[in-house]
Amino acid sequence: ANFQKLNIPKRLLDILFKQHDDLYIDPFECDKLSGGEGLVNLMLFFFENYNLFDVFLIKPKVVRGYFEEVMKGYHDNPYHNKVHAQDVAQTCNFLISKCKFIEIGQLDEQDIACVLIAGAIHDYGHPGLTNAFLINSRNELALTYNDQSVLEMFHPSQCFKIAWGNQKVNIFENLQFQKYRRIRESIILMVLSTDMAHHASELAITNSRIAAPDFEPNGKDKQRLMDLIVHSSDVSNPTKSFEIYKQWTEKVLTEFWLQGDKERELGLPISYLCNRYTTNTAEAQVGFIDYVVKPTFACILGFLPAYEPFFQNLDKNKAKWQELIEYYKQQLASIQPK
Ligand code: 8BR
Ligand code: ZN
Ligand code: ZN
Repeated sequence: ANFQKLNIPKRLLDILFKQHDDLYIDPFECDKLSGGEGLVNLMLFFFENYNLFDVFLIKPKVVRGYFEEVMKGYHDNPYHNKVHAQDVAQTCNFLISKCKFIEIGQLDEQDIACVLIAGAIHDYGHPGLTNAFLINSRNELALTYNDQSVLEMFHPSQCFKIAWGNQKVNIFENLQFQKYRRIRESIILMVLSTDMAHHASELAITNSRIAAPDFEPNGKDKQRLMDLIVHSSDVSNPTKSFEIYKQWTEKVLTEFWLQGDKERELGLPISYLCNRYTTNTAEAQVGFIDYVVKPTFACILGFLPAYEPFFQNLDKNKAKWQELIEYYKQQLASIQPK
């Protein structure tokens, strides 16, 4: 492999050599070290690391150009921004590489490309508002996608349009027709699986597949597991170090509370977790861990035994939030709704 030709900033490259598959890499640091171009440089690193330039039959210049465009489409939301995208792509790599899904699913280079690209594009163009808000406010996007997985339909749709709208950045240009169709289908399925509305039902099906006598992680169940890899990475903040996790939590709630302010102003129902005057940050995280993240990563553990040493982070972080519940209660008591 020749990483030199990629023009990745030296200090970021040093980190990626050591930590590209590490759960504890600092995503904010990576973004800073590359002058806000973490997402582009991470994807270039992965393309070289996994030989993906040969899968797509393209030059690094095209890949750089494509992810520059993807990166520009991420708005500067408190949470749903390019650093979240970079973090999800990197966490996908942790799960496939360090936790060995590449071996267990017998992923080929094409599968690896699909997972990492899905992670990178999965929140493209996110407006910082949830599907519920877009539907309730009769937003143009909800009208376009008939209230069905509105954002999750929008993100990949826009990202395929970027490629086909400009030959200079079209990473799909040289793929043979059938190969392109399979790659496109796989990426779209993974991004659609990040709609939290499908979380419980899909997790139940995946758990029953893992327990079935004909479970085939490297065959007919592979795509379903790839979907879970991307969805898990999307909700993986509580599995990280508490220091990083706390920063993401503040960001996601800042974004939710701005939405709540809008809902209040418009006379719309204030969505769950979006009321800044009643949402206890620590309590919300304990619930998120118990009802969403722990069941998700328990499922991961069902087919990736190498994940085991990281699973306990969830209980450690939950205990830390539990100690903070009283503090946040007092904080809430001291602020008055207008
Ligand atoms: P998206 O990134 O696709 O929005 O999916 C993650 C969802 O998990 C968030 O929209 C939010 O509903 C929920 N969530 C909660 Br609650 N706490 C979170 C946290 N600390 N980090 C990320 N997501 C969180
Ligand atoms: Zn999303
Ligand atoms: Zn996301």
